[in-house]
Parts: sequence; structure tokens; C-alpha cells
Amino acid sequence: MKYLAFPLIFMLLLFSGCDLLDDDDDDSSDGGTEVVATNDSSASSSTVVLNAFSDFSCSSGWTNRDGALGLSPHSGSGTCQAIFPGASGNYSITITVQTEFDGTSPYALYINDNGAASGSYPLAPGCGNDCHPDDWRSQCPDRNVNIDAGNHKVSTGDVIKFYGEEDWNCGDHGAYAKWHKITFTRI
Ligand SMILES: [Ca+2]
Repeated sequence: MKYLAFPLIFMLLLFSGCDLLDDDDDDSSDGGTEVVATNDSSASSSTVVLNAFSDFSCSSGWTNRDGALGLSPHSGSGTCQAIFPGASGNYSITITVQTEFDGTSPYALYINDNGAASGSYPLAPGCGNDCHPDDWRSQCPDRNVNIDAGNHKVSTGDVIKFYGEEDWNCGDHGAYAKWHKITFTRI
């Protein structure tokens, strides 16, 4: 066993370094499709995580914005879609978004083109209505928020589609519908 310890520790260090590029303190937005399932017939816990960067095919205009997948300025709106790889069942769905101080991006979630959830991101707190803080990165930095998208029946092979839209709340700068992942927790 001792021969395994060094490679393991080395790999852990490698993986932990991946988060250094993110400017927020959220956990793991990187990595591929993560399917944690039990073979237990009760299927009491099973979680599927679809990563914005690695699991979705997106319309043009999406790019890495401050560590999240967001829209390029003036691209308007865009969609990303993925095929649900998990087992069919009822799931509690959350969308992890990266909120900004200068806009509340509209978003929507569709399952096979049926609307499952929609709304607008909250504002990242700290700057009130001040559109031009001295240093937004320290005063009102982006914050990751889990948006509750409700409970839904999802089947293997369903098309999961995310829609996001820019919001120019501050005239010369705004919010770009930045997001990280969609998590499906079996209920
Ligand atoms: Ca912004």
C-alpha cells in the first residue's frame, strides 16, 4: 500500500490546483459528468452533475467569464444543451450560477423543450445601487448561488437546455448569465 501513497498524493495535489483559476471560493466546477449512483434497488440517493463547460453544447457567444461560463458582451442571449445521462426518475434540480453586482440575468431551464424553471439571477450583494464602486472585486465580488429549479421527472436521454440572457443594469457594464453546473438529486 505504501507504494500507492505517493502517486495518490501527487494526483490530489494536481486536482486541487485546478480551482486556482476560479476567482470564487466555490468547490468543484470543473470535471466531467459526475454520476454517483448506487446499485441498490431502493435508489435512495443518486446525483447527476452536468458541468456547464464540459457537458453542454452551446450556441455561440458563451465563453469563460471570471471562471464561469457566461455570455460575451453584446451577444444578447444563448442556450446550452446536454443529454441527461442518469437513470429515469424524479429529481430535485439546482442550477449553480455566478451572480454579479451589476445585473440580474434572466435564465430558464427546459426539459425536452418544456419549461421547468425560469426567473432572474439575484444581485451579488455589497454595492447596493452603486454602479461604479471603486473596486467591485473586493466590495461586491461575484458570488455563486444555487438556484432551486424545483422537482421534476427526468428520463435517460432527455434534452436538458439552459437559457441565459445578458442584463445591462449599469449602462456600460452588466451581467452575463454566468453559470457553473446543474445538479440533479434523486428524490
Ligand atoms: Ca458584471
